[in-house]
Amino acid sequence: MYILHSSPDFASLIVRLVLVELGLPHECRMLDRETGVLDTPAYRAMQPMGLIPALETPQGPMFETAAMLLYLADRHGGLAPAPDHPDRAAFLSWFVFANNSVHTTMLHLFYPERVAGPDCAAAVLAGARVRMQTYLGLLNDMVADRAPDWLAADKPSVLGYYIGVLIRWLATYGPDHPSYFRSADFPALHAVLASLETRPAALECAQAEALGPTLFTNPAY
Ligand SMILES: N[C@@H](CCC(=O)N[C@@H](CS)C(=O)NCC(=O)O)C(=O)O
Repeated sequence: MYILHSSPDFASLIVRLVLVELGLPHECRMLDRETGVLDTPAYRAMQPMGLIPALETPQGPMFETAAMLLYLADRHGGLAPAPDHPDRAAFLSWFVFANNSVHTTMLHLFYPERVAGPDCAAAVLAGARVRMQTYLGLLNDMVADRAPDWLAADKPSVLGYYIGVLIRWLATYGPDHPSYFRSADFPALHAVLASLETRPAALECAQAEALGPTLFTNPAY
């Protein structure tokens, strides 16, 4: 039994999608951040930064969403090429890219003042917008050119769910928000996400967190 320390529409959603897709027994424990639970020694022992999610596993607690996704895929043999699969090298490259480039840049779009203070926020934001356009374009072109099994419309994957939630967040606040990007502008990626969001696992998680039926492609639904 896995215990996922969660909050609706937080990064815990990505892990939840994977737990449900793999059919793994789990409990999503919703945290009330207002109570200060993220700062308690018990929570910090699981997630040293006091962020969401933390995942309790049979091998002990984990933090970092990407680590959880790889752990679940490897341990349960699904949603990613296995370590000895010929596609593993390419998959790992794009998975780490999603984590350290797309996810990190997304945080710069949402919180530009955190990078170098409020005086630099506008410049940070401008740079992050250019990088995000490049990164999503690279992902889109990779899918269009290679049609990999590990980021495909008809095959769920940890990378698909990861990218899906990142794009969901980028589109959440609409075109007037400086963080705005939408999947429809990246057609190959859009086709993958439009299919993934119709899967029972995606619909189940969307309903559980009250997020609407078009989880990835139209989060403002
Ligand atoms: N690198 C971490 C980042 C997790 C993260 O940024 N979580 C955010 C929500 S998505 C959070 O917990 N924020 C705490 C708060 O807003 O109180 C991961 O990938 O797990």
